[in-house]
Amino acid sequence: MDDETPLARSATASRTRPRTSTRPRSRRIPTSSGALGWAFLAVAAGVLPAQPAYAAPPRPVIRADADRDGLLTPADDAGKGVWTQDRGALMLPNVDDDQGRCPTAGPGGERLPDERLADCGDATDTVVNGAADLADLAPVSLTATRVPAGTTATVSADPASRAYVRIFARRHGRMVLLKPEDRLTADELSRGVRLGVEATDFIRDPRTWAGFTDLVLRVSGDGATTEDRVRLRVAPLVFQHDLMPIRQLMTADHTTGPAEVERGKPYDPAARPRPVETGEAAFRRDLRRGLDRAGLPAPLYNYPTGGDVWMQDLFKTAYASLPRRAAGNTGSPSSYGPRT
Ligand SMILES: [Ca+2]
Ligand SMILES: [Ca+2]
Ligand SMILES: [Ca+2]
Repeated sequence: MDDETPLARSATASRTRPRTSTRPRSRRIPTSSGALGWAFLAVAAGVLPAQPAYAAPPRPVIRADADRDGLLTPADDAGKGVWTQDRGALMLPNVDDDQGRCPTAGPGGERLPDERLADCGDATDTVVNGAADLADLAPVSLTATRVPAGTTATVSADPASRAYVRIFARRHGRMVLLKPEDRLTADELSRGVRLGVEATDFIRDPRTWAGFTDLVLRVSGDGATTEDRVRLRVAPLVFQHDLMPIRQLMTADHTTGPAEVERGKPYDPAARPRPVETGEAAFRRDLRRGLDRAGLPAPLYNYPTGGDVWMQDLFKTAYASLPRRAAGNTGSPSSYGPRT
């Protein structure tokens, strides 16, 4: 994280020249004790050279991957408060179950309805569920900024989206939930703060929640509070369609019922089940040959349908993804498979 980002520079420069609409939004909100002092500075700056004695302390910047290149850099700061189809940071609907902690059957082995299954996922608790879950969090940062002692900061989602967004912060070496009232210290701000953000759901009804959130950073110190914000939107849930390339194919296994697997019966989707239906063996053989000819060496996976040949009635596949790039990587998007 760098100390002097374009936003930090623009916040300083705004005292001597008018801000243009292309600049990131960073508002200084005077408190009762500092209002007069700030108003004087704003007026005087037009006629007098800036004096170091009046210089506002530097403030950290909140940054998300607005340009969608998988990295957090100063290039993300321009226009970060707005979100368009072409620019704006994304977050994942963290509805998968990375640690396999969610029950798949009731206490007596009874099948759970879809609503009960959907009630449990990584975003239904307040912790990061392991290393794989950490990778599901959208990266956000507060730039390392040397702030005066006693300065504190909060980061929160705007009230309208708060129920759909969870913010984690790296504190004392691990990612922990950052509640709206939790205060980051001057020491943390000086070192920079790594945040991770998850959405608790995908967009189900845009009239209820259209997937947007404004993350608001408020920094308090020296009698004033400054505000900076960045907008994110939950990544779209993309369903399978017939123009997608085939990576692996799945077909019905009539020998095992879905309820048996839900109750814990071990199941290997790559194993070859015993044919049950007339013509099933020939079907599997021909399908395998077709995959081989198409250059798809992955196993023909099976799904326990218990005799139901209409497998598409049992589930549909979908995914959501974030741009992600590791150091030295050219940057292919990481995919992510929520439960469907
Ligand atoms: Ca970026
Ligand atoms: Ca969680
Ligand atoms: Ca997860």
